[in-house]
Amino acid sequence: MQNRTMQAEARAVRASVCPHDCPSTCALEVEVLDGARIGAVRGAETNSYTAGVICAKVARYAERIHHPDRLTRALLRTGPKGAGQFREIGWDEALDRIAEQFLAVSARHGSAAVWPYYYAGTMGLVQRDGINRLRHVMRYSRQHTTICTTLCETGWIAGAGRYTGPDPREMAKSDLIVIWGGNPVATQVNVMTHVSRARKERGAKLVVVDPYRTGTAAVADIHLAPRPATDAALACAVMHVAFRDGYADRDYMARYTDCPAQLEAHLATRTPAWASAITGLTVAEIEAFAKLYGTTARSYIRVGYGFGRVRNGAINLHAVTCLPGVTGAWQHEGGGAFWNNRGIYHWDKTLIEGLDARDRSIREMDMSRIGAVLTGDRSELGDGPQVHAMLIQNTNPATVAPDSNKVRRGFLREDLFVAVHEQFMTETAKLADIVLPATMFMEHDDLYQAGGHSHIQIGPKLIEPPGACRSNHEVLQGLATRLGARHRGFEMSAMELVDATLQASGWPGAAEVMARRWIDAQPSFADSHFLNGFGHAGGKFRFAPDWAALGPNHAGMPSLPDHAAVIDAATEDRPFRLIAPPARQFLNTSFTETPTSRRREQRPVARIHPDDAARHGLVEGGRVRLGNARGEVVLPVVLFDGMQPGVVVVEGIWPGSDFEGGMGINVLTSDEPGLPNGGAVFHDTAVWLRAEAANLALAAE
Ligand SMILES: Nc1nc2c(c(=O)[nH]1)N[C@H]1C(S)=C(S)[C@@H](COP(=O)(O)OP(=O)(O)OC[C@H]3O[C@@H](n4cnc5c(=O)[nH]c(N)nc54)[C@H](O)[C@@H]3O)O[C@H]1N2
Ligand SMILES: Nc1nc2c(c(=O)[nH]1)N[C@H]1C(S)=C(S)[C@@H](COP(=O)(O)OP(=O)(O)OC[C@H]3O[C@@H](n4cnc5c(=O)[nH]c(N)nc54)[C@H](O)[C@@H]3O)O[C@H]1N2
Ligand code: SF4
Ligand SMILES: [Mo]
Repeated sequence: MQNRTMQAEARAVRASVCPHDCPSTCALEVEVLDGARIGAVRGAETNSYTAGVICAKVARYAERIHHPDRLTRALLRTGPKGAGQFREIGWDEALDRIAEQFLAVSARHGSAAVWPYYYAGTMGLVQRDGINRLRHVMRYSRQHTTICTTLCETGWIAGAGRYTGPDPREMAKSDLIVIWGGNPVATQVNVMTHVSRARKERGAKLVVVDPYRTGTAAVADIHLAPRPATDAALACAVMHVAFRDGYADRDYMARYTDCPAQLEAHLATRTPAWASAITGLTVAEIEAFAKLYGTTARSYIRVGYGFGRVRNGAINLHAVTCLPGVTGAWQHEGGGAFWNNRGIYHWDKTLIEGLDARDRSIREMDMSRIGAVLTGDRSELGDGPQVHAMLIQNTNPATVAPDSNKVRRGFLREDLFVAVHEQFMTETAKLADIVLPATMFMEHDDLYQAGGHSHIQIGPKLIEPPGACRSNHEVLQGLATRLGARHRGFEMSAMELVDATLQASGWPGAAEVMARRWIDAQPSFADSHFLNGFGHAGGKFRFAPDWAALGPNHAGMPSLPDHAAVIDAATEDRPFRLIAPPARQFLNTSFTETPTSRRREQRPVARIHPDDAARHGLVEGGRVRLGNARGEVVLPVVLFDGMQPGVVVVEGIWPGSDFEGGMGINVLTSDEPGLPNGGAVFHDTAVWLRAEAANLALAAE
């Protein structure tokens, strides 16, 4: 071991952690060439989850961190809003101006008129969540953080009651892995490492449930392609068959679940034929899958994020987590279901987030509804003031938030001041009054937890940042001084915050975690498999969730797993259902700036079923216009038969500038909140389509 470390130092290979918004949180080994440059990035072989594998886009991170277009100076807007005209200014001037605006807006409209806004561009706990410390100390408006996980987390907690599950490494010991509503080949490649082991070593079967043939579906033994937002119907039919054909484990249910008899009675009419009509799958497909699932004890459902991004997403996700409750698969090694391990870390984030200063009576607004907020929608503003000032870190809402025409209108308001702290000149940065240049993860210290596995890691600063880049924490410190925001967290360095947070949370300090490389926080087998009970009072898995306790919009939610027809269903006017999932070479909009990722993804396209294309006069390579009441986009057509007719797929959150017309795919998506607690519904969109003129000409040739 010591030898290895010495060798590593000679080659200047340093330990790091991937900070991107990906459940894999890979343990990295980074070749540091000198104080300012890196070479190759590899996955740590010795980490039992990373197992030496990382995605291609991070393996070539030198391309992103040493990108010639990185922001390196603070900028002040000189032209009209959104025109992208800026001049360089110094840090002091930039921070002075932001503080001046925040103080003036607070004095004039109240502190709730300032809305700090962030997401997970870095997942480091200090650099990501520190903005909340400034928010709480200054009594700025709060953020309901819904853009990614809310629908999934609501659906998961409804049944299981705790955010954990069977160790993801146990997938290697499964006989049947069901990847439901996720596309890990693109979005968290390490899942496939452990799936491959099970297939190689045990002949395990892989089933993928996804409305279209993704990279993951393409390598599966069975691909079930339901219509979007109909997963609960499929899950109900699988459970119906389990009760009907004797696969239900009645002893397990009596011990570990809340109301098996009601569930069985309720499911009597949820037959495969019933589900077939809703999902568009055949009865034979549903029966075959139900039998396979029902007869395999070691069946592991890897619950993806994607199928939660619909209005009934929490309901659908909960329905899927009921399956191992009926068959008792939770009890077995390599069995059960897993979404995210966030519940295992028991962080005390008081210092990082300033929780001791938080006042829950201060207005909280839904980040996914930033368009509604900035255009003055009272359903978000309540009786509080308009938002007149923002600091944005770690996110690119102009492109990633739903209903982007509305978001853009909001950002263009003359009475709104926006400071964006960024690594690149994103579409959000272009809309800012002041742009601040940000460090990347190898240029600052931070602490990471993994959602998709169980490791705590520290990613230390390895190189100096280019130009005048500063970390999020440093920006917050600079603003705190000018705003008079007092909190111990502002007086500590990032590494001091890491160390203090680890210790306050019952983990070893920073030095020990760095020396050990990582802490494996996976709970015991019994706890991971809920053998000591599920997370609710009484310890039972809930087939009948308490939706009212989980969010305000619970009216009309089904009391037991069921298809809830609350979606943006296809109509005569808008007969197509659009899904808009991630692209493999991008990570949300991150990496849309790196040449290799762009080259590999080529351009945004609309995947259209050949039958639909024929009906609408569309041809491969022609152009199609997709639209609804919120907006329209024009895209090249790719004919693709990997989904049901009536479904259109547009992969990747490309910048608007890659589209004709300059606005991206989220002009079509809705900012209506998913049930019951909000959450963006990116895959729940009805659209019309029509061939564009050039396309018709092409077809005639
Ligand atoms: N390469 C790459 N990796 C990423 C990201 C990226 O943009 N690019 N994004 C990162 C982030 S922020 C997240 S949250 C994760 C998400 O990672 P995943 O868990 O994989 O979730 P998504 O990619 O959102 O969606 C996965 C799949 O859900 C499918 N889907 C959509 N609607 C439905 C439905 O109604 N039912 C079913 N069964 N499936 C449906 C989509 O077709 C898509 O293939 O990935 C992370 N990793
Ligand atoms: N159509 C459609 N839209 C979607 C989705 C979808 O599947 N389809 N997925 C949704 C999901 S799941 C998510 S999570 C959101 C994600 O949306 P975002 O959170 O906006 O993710 P990114 O687009 O990657 O933007 C993150 C930004 O943070 C910056 N950044 C990275 N590290 C740092 C740092 O240390 N400091 C600062 N100041 N900046 C940093 C990066 O340069 C990048 O521009 O998008 C959502 N939007
Ligand atoms: S798979 Fe995810 S965590 Fe691993 S290197 Fe790629 S983006 Fe980072
Ligand atoms: Mo996400």
